[in-house]
Amino acid sequence: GIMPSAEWLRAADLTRWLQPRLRDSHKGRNGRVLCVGGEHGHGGAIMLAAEAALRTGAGLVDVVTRTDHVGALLARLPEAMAHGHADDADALEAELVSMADVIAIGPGLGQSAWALALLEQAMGSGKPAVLDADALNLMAKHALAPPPGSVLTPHPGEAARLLEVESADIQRDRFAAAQVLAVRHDAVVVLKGAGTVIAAPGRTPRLVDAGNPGMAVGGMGDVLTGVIAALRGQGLDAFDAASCGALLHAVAGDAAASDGGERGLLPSDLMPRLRRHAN
Ligand code: NPW
Ligand code: AMP
Ligand code: MG
Repeated sequence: GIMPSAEWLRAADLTRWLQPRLRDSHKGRNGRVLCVGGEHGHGGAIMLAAEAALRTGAGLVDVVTRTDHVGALLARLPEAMAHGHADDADALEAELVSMADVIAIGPGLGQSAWALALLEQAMGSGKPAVLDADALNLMAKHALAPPPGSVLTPHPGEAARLLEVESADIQRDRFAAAQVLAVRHDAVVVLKGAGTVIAAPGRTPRLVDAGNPGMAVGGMGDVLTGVIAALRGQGLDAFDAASCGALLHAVAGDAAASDGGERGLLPSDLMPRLRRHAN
């Protein structure tokens, strides 16, 4: 298709969105992020999202995950408040949801009844959400509408499931795929990959070409989910949080690659660089 005009984001654009913290700010004002995910076998994914949210400046981070993962989470990240969720029939604690400014859901969530129940509650809460990974896979199978002000962060495989095409079809025109998804779900869409596209209904799409192939490793997208949620919680609207988050994540990935190389780069290596470039 014809490439629509796009706004090309550069590292210098980070300062458009990342103002110094207010002198009298406190943790309650910097965004309470509720992270939901981490089915058996994928417990690390939501831990990465939670750590990234804290390294991007979230004031408070709650994590709802399988009870088996609580010990590992707290050992790695004592700043997080961990809530084990064992029983498939248990509801998401209403107080956790009502206190949240934004819900990050999907990393490692799986697609079981446990996962679907958590997703339905999160999406029914009306809180803005960052929907990633299995949240998107579940949306492809069930009629679930994102709350207003939400962000979807598909990689090409997830975008293909949502649009019921192949990932090669997505890659053929990434701008069109992102725009169609944004309009269809009435949400901001971050189509990930080499040259990340950020689209929103009625907006000129944005393009982040920072980032590198060292970032093609499991867990990297889970970090992005936490980054965008933290920025949303700090008051950016969905389009700006998605744009700034994709840019910050890519810049942090490039900083990590320039110090040690692309091959063997880990999502965890982004954590100190997120902090560095968020300031
Ligand atoms: P193909 O083969 O090219 O058509 P899946 P997942 C495509 C969790 N994780 N460019 C590609 O399709 C996640 O959070 C947990 C082009 C590929 O085969 C999820 O909950 C981790 N195509 C769950 O695992 C670490 C691209 O998508 C397919 C593309 C499953 O998520 C890992 C793979 O995607 C992981 O994050 C690109 N740039 N990128 C943990 N430590 O706990 C992707 N594709 O089948 O959705 O599997 O992304 O691994
Ligand atoms: P996920 O597939 O969900 O783990 O997400 C992967 C993350 O790494 C996304 O933010 C991608 O944009 C980024 N990424 C993966 N491969 C590349 C690449 N070749 N160049 C730039 N960024 C990449
Ligand atoms: Mg992913």
